Amino acid sequence: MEKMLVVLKPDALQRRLVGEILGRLERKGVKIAAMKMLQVDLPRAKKMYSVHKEKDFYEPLLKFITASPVIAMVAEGVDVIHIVRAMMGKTFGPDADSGTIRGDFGMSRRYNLIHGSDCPDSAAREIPIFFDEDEIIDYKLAEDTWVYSVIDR
Ligand code: 3AN
Repeated sequence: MEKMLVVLKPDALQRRLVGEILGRLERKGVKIAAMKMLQVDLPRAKKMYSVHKEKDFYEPLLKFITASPVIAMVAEGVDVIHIVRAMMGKTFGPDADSGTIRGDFGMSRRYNLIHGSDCPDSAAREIPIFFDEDEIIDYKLAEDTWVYSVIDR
């Protein structure tokens, strides 16, 4: 099954939206394969956002992600990247559709609550920045029989 890195950013924790966002992912059927709370330091932030090194928003982005703790997780599921990205909504709350996480909870063009890998290559690059292989747990959810039809599994 496909895996991706999801990070609930500092504003999600500070605004006490962790349960709400995690609840949405759980209720959808997304499986959590790994999860931890951590304070992102500058070296890790630079690795996470290395693709944005040349952008004018790079420095503010580093400040934001290191400002307060985050929840990092590995989310797993069939086509999970497409599904979670759709649940996140457009990059900033003012543009994001209602019903999406950013559309329902975000007003800012800097703070946007959640990061999710945008393709399998990004996921493969980003997951090891936060997790060792032995922290990613391979287990069965009894409910999966009912989340997926038998032919999808
Ligand atoms: P997404 O998170 O929707 O994939 P990307 O990949 O375009 O968005 O951008 C990565 C991160 O960079 C965003 N989550 C956002 O926090 C930040 N970012 C993107 N564009 C801007 C901008 N114009 N000003 C400030 N931060 C930005």
